[in-house]
Amino acid sequence: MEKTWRWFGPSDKITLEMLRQIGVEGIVTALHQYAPGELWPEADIRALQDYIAAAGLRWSVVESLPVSEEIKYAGPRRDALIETYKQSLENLGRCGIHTICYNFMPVLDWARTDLEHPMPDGTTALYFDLVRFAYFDIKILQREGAEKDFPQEVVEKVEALDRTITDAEKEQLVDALIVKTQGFVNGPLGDGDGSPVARFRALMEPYKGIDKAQLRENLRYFLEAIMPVCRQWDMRMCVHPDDPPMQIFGLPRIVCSADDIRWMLSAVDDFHNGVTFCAGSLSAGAHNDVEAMAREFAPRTHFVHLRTCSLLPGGNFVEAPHTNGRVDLVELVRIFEREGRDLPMRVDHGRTMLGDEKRGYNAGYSFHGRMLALGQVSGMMAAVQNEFKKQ
Ligand code: DNO
Repeated sequence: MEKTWRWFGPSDKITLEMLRQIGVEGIVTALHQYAPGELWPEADIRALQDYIAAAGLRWSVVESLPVSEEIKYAGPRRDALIETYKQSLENLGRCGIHTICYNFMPVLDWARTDLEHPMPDGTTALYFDLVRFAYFDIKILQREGAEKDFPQEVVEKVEALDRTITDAEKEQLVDALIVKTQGFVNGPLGDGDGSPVARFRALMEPYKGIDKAQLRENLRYFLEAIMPVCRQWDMRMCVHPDDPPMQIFGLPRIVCSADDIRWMLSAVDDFHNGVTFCAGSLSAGAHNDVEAMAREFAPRTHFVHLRTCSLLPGGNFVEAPHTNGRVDLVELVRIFEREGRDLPMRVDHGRTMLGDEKRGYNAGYSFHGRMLALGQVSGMMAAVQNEFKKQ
């Protein structure tokens, strides 16, 4: 696998020079200055590519070329937006960038309730607390019928929490769920007017009446429309799984399980329609046997995100150290190294540690925490490569 790193562009506090020193080979980034739906001009792609090359690295993966909400819910501008998307793909292809991560999650990209959950060793990790999540849905968003989506005991705990929660904690929850985790991922919540909660409600509106089957059809429509360009320019599309892999806020989600991935790969059965194997997102669902999924989907995997969660009682989960969560990452390294194709891999998130907390990094994207994880995964890769040599 190729060791890659998500880097947020020339203003990222983590410089390309730092990344070279820690063994990074390829860069994962995006033209963050463009909103979803805007064309990525070839000149801008080349400028960033040259900037990266000047530091002795290469731009390996785009994460993400965002799919506009109107493509996801099939709004009136869908076809025009798809045309722009195709043009951006072609521009990337002309520059020799062929791996494109995107997601098809309505409105909300990934979700966490606590971005600074203290761990016993003094680091902090990203955390998901089901009761707090339900609190946001039921009490803050006040979504109609939200109570019905949670077990009775969770709803009772939400009522109990309502008697003790402070305004600061409520703010922190909103911030974690729909501000800080969304601001840098080029999602629809990134900017705009009004309070984030009001904006979130408005963004959910067009999805009324769109169920899982309809969203699947909209994904199929999008993929069929872009496949000719993908084949022509060898563009490897890789959908990012839903994180966490379950229905949330009454919005359909369609990349949560092995069945979902099987469906989307066979709906458009083309090598260029593939997956980002995000082991961490998939591992947050107890229903997912992540190692079996890696074995099954490796041939259509174009990009690997390595991390793992620990599942906790009550539907909660925490992002675990790379060496001991519920997924055996050594086995995943074996599977993807065996697949060959020098698949780009990034360690995804890391702990916040050793001063990371003072640097204002994007949530999950610390320097020391990710560097530690990359060191661990590099060790796994070296051991697996030795294993293969001895076979
Ligand atoms: C969070 C990430 C996601 C992911 C996008 C891809 O850290 O896993 O934001 O990059 O969903 O489109």
